[in-house]
Amino acid sequence: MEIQIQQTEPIQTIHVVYDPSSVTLAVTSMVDCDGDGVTDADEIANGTDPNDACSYNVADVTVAVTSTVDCDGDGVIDADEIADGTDPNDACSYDPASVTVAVTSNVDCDGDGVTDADEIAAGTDPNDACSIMLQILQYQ
Ligand SMILES: [Ca+2]
Ligand SMILES: [Ca+2]
Ligand SMILES: [Ca+2]
Ligand SMILES: [Ca+2]
Repeated sequence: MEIQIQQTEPIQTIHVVYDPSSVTLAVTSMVDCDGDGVTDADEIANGTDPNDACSYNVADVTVAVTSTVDCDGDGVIDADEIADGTDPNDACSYDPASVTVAVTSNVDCDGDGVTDADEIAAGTDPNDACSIMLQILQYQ
């Protein structure tokens, strides 16, 4: 079966997820399809995945981060981590004041035996091993 394409029809914009391995020409667009702040051109040049908002080099971020992913699960979305200057790939590098989504990591960054998720829920400082002690003392 043949499909006749009518040239008089308006061209529709279709967003297709493409395979970076099929890129054979220089990428000249400045689009950032996954919203991680790194243009597709830079992602392809640097070997990260232009369709995965958790695959990028922070040093390559040149445009606004529009994704809302939290790649390391520390409760701070990547966009806010980059704005804060913390590492979006390190669940122990974040500003507790910037936590806006559920903490999905199960790290205990200060080593006090209470996970960061539980510390944020309890209101103690996940970066201060003495913070949980104070919280317990307050209830005694
Ligand atoms: Ca990108
Ligand atoms: Ca990416
Ligand atoms: Ca994060
Ligand atoms: Ca802790």
